[in-house]
Amino acid sequence: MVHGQSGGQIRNIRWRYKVRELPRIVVLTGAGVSAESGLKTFRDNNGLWEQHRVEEVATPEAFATNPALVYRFYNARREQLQQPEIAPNAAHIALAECEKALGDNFLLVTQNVDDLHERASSECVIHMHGQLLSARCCQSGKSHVWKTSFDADTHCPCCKPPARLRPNIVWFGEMPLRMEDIISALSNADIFIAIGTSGQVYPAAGFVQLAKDNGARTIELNLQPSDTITLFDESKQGLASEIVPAFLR
Ligand code: BV8
Repeated sequence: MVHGQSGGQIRNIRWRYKVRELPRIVVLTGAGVSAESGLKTFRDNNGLWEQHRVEEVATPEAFATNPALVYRFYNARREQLQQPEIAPNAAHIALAECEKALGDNFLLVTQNVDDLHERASSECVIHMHGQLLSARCCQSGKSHVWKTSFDADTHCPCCKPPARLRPNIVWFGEMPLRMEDIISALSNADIFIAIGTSGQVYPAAGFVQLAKDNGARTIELNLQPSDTITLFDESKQGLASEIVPAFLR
């Protein structure tokens, strides 16, 4: 069912790729889609990891050996995300419009842990690496919406005896979330679009090959060619806030 003013996006996509019925589109976003919203990427100059070695802050071992540093790292990012100047950009908005136009034929998977897709009105977002604005109970595994800082002395609100909370983040060496759903969608996709990701982190960086093996047309929209650029049928370089709306409309 085509909804409202976004019909152009479907006509455009259908015409461009000669897809008979409503195309099944899977989009993967990375830190680059949030860069123009003011959130640091991971590996660009002055990126997140430059201040910290990955091993220091984004692994279970880091949390075990230096929890205070890991709590500080995520508390700082959680606080930054909620600053008034941090807002969705035109790329987030165009992706939300595309979801409205395509309904169930559109799936947005993000490596990002921010909530900018949701704040742009995307409704069905798979956060494969977790979410910054939530905390996970170390005992029950339950996650809770959490917008303030927390540390080792903050306890899970629903566990007895009191249990510690950890950032609800997928660290290196941990299994990304919703992988079955993602693999199923990639196996049926007509079009796979990667936006703002360097293609350096697996299994996300392997999604393009999986989509391609299943006959999808693959497109990369990125500031510069990613490590997996040769696997894409089509690519455009530029700022996400410019090339994503232009591509989807
Ligand atoms: C796992 C935490 C297994 C959240 C992150 C092969 C297969 C499987 C695993 C591996 C493998 N090889 C190696 C591994 C291990 C590892 C890995 O991939 N290591 C890499 C470094 C080699 N992978 C894992 O450990 C994964 N787990 O495989 O588990 C398993 C199996 C069984 C049982 C248990 C476990 C877990 C990976 C998740 C790690 N967590 N983050 C957080 O702190 O935020 S990853 C981290 O990198 C973020 O989530 C980030 O999103 C992600 C990817 O980075 P990008 O988003 O691409 O960001 P980056 O800065 O790199 O690039 C930005 C891009 O945007 C650039 O290209 C730039 O040009 C572009 N850009 C910038 N500005 C703009 C722009 N584009 C457009 N417009 C702009 N304005």
